[in-house]
Amino acid sequence: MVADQNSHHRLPFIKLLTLDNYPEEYAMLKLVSLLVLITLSWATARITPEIYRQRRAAVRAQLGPGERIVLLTETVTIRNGDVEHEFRPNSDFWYLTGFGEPEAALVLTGEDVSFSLGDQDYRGNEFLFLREKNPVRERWTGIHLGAERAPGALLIDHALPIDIFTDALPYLMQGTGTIYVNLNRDKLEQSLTVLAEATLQWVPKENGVFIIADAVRRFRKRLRARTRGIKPPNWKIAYKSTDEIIHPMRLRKSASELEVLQRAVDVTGDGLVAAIQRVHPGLYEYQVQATIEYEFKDNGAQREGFPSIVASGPNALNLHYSENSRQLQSGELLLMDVGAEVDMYTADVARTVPVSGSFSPTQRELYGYLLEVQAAAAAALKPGITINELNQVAREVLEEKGYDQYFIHNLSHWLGMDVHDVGRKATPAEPGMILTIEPGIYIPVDDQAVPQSYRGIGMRLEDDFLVTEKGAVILSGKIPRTIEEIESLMKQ
Ligand SMILES: [Mn+2]
Repeated sequence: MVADQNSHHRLPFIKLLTLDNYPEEYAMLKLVSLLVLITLSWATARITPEIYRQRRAAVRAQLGPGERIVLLTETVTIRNGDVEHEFRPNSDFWYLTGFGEPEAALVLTGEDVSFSLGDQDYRGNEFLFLREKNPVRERWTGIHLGAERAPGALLIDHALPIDIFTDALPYLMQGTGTIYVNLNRDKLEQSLTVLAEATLQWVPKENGVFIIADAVRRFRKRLRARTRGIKPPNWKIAYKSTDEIIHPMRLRKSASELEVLQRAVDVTGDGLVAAIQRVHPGLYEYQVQATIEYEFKDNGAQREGFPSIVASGPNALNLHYSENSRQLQSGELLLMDVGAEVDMYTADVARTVPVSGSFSPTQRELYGYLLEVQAAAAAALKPGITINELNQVAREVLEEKGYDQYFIHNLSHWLGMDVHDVGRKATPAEPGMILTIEPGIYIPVDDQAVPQSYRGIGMRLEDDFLVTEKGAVILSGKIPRTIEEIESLMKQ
């Protein structure tokens, strides 16, 4: 997949948690099972609550006194009527909590903060806000972990009901000079509004830095009353993005993250192999998509990491085509760019195959260039090199062949919890980072510079690579990739 895209999905735990029919004497068993299920379903199998706790500690170690992190998860989005899009938590939020419910927020503080709210005393440096237990609502939408169980299940200091988030924020923000907040593109305004309304009506200014605006002066009196005598924060609060602290951590994958991501790549391979075997003229793109996504789910992936691209013939010229409604024609190519998401990590692999089972001479020639470009870039992928530089390597190979102008997107992106994962194109590669290498050639249908047989061809080859001290290690190498491998698989 070649650029940004968001998706909204739901975690699978909801259906697991219906344990209401146990006899009385199994009450203890029921409780234990429930806690085990909660632990298993909120944290991935290999990434334990202890690991999430260590990540929070590593983040807090980077916070000075007066510095705060406020992370909000995603919200549930309405699809139509009263039907919701599937929910998928915010990746930064999940990275630090392993907690997958909507309506939650995490506050980490640089120094211990103490306050009393209601009849509770709090003292600590990590505070999770989440939905309270609500038996009526839970009957419809699944079990809420709730504030009482959260500290044990998630190994977090303090858990409070999300309903008192705005009441607690002024206490948590006492003495604040810098707030790191997740400035999610879609939620920027929302995140800041929550903070602004809950604290002291800070109003956004340019360049990502925000100060208290004039309006606050008018509200100040009222706010003082509202915050019950708490000293308001400094006049100048710097808002920064949590990217600065969390993203360098997310970019370097641990052994357990690598293991999970490898599973996502392997499941993606299951889907692609089944699809390639099924492809023939007359089939529809959505039928190929169904085969791919069936294999994903059947092999334990919770969802796709992004909408599956199954593009035949000229549809491949549309980089993010996902309508998948066209009938496959003999003689054409089929481009599949897909990724299974396993325990919140997604793969991203693309294969282009001949609908009739064998590449035409033109298709063979162009596909050969993609293989060459990918091999050249993989050979150049060593610690220290940037995505920008890899892109340059690829372009030089394609320029020699005369096809550079048909390569219309970047060669690589980082890969992880988000398909276009955190990290920049100028970030030097380090061991433990994972990225894609995806050369493509897209020749417009009416291009006069090439013979007829080249027009309307769109193809992409994408694999996932781990950076090591010794160079690149391909994670998706088992998925048929060469002309011989693809043609032989299609004959089976
Ligand atoms: Mn990609």
